[in-house]
Amino acid sequence: MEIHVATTATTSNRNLIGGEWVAARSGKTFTSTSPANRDDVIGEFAASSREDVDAAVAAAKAAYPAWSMMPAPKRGEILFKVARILNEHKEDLSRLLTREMGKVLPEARGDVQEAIDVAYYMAGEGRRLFGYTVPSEMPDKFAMAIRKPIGVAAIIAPWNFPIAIPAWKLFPALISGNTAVMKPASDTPACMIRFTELLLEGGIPEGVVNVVTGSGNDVGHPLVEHPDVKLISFTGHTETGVDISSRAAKTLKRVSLELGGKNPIVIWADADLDLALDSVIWSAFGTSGQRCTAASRIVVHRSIHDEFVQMLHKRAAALVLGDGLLETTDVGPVINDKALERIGGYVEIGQKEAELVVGGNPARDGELAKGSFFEPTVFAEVKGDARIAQEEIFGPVTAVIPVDSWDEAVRVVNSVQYGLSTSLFTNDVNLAFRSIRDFDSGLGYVNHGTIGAEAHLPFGGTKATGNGHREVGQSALDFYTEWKSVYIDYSGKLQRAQIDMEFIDQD
Ligand code: UN1
Repeated sequence: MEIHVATTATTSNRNLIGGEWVAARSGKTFTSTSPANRDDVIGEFAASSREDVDAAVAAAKAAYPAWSMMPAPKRGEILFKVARILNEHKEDLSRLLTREMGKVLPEARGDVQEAIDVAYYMAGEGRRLFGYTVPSEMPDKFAMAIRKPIGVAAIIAPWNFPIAIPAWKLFPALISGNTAVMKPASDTPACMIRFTELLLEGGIPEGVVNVVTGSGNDVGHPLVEHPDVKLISFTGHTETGVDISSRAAKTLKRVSLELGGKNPIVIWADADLDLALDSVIWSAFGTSGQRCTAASRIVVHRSIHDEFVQMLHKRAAALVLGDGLLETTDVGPVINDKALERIGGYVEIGQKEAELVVGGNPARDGELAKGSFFEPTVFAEVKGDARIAQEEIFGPVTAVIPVDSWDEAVRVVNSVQYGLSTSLFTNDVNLAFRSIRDFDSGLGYVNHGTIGAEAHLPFGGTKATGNGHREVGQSALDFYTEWKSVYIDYSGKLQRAQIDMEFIDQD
């Protein structure tokens, strides 16, 4: 087994294929700019196409035998080193992340920290990767189930967590023995390139991780359809997930989809309103509302609707918009001008459906004019079936929905097509447990907002949020490994399962 370690000498924002940083075959490039300031050019990146994807998949396929045969604890040691290196570079990586994606620096550090946490967690899995043994039906026969790697994984990452989510996908894939081709979102290629350089510094062998930058059409489609890609992990819009799923079905690929959310925070009449308010501000406007787990519905008991809306109005209006690198900034930009338009469109819809309490416009004062900023926006007196209460907006907009009874709250919570994260604020332990039972979601919180999932628990949602898989935690290993059931018969004779049952009849 020969393992070559790639160098990082000549990155210059190219694709990483088989340990070499190479330009797109076509020579074409695209530009990444900062959403806080369009004049701040992050760099030029390879505008790749099918040929580049083919080369990357071939490199990942070639690296697979040696990587999958390396003992998992050894793969774990490499991931431990990767974790340490990511930690050493946490600050510069976080600053790059804020510059390219926009989220405020403390949140960018959180994004990088998630990657570090998953690296450590999955590194430890190298010494576990548990299967199980069970008694056989037969005497003198041993039965066990073991995990096997699968092959080349395609990792298609979103821009909203440009370090954490590639890490969520990549580290379980690698510890399980798979190799990977990663494609970053076109808005955040620099984050992935820098992340990958650090992976190589940690000693990930050449070809084990490959990166191809470019558009969904030119890179995503050929990657998803490639016959040598066996696994696809995607985070993004539901429509894209459905498209990926149908393209991948033709070659029977295993697909893990992490899609939309329309996450509610339910605030009951007995709740600690100050705590609920802090949590709503964080969950609705953190990352400028651009999280799958963002709280875009605030379901409140009617008896506290007006009071809570007033509190929320005051706090939302006081949030400071700005460049995420500035300490004074509470809320950074949204990802690009197209997002500004979409969010503005929803505000127009909302104004016909409900009462606009605060915000509602792009923010263009002074320096803000250079970037894509949208005011933190709150609607009140929203009906559960309003479009702004049903559709994912993915921006700093939240809708307060009054309800009169617990049953109505449950109905409203479950009335959307998504089921990612739900939250309840109450001091009533009975309601707390009911919410866990009755709210249809993959993540359930009590007295905590809808964001902030931890790396060692399953992450994912029900209904149109996904297709049943879960990321991170132990559950990630179920996606990235294939079960093999193993039977070892040491009786020395033919024992026919389900037929030779005499030994049972003996007594
Ligand atoms: C996402 O928005 O796709 O729980 C992921 C959270 C984060 C991850 C969000 N840890 O909000």
